[in-house]
Amino acid sequence: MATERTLSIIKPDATKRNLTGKINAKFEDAGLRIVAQKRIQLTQDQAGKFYAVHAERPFFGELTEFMASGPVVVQVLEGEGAIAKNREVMGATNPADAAPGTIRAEFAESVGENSVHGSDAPDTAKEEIAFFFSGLELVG
Ligand code: RTP
Ligand code: MG
Repeated sequence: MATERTLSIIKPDATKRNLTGKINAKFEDAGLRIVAQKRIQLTQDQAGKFYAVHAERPFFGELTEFMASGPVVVQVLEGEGAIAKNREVMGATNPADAAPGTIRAEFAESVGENSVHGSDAPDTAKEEIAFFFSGLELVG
């Protein structure tokens, strides 16, 4: 399997509870390397642009309001099959369905406030990394 990069976000529910280090340890323990990382505050408009694919979904307003409700940590994870590996470490969207030991099983508060985001495919990973990072900020 090829070395990949994926975009990860530690969401406001997790930064508020000071869980950045515990979540990063899960990524590193799974063999993912954090090759870029920054803590930022999104506006609701920026969150809407990032999650534009969900614009017609009933939870869109709730989602963008939540993503702008506090700081997020945006990061690029690198490793063998990083996109799938990251989603495995994250667990299912709804923490009630997430496998034991996954980030969402351990930390998520609800299906909306579920602690982390991860890109779902190579094309979206590329777009989402470019949304937050310039090439100069990516240090393999
Ligand atoms: P993400 O994009 O954040 O990595 O999560 P995902 O692929 O597991 O889930 P997705 O279907 O892409 O949904 C994006 C985010 O929207 C919120 N959501 N709320 N209230 C609801 O029913 C609901 N469904 C989804 C979650 O924050 C989810 O991660
Ligand atoms: Mg998604």
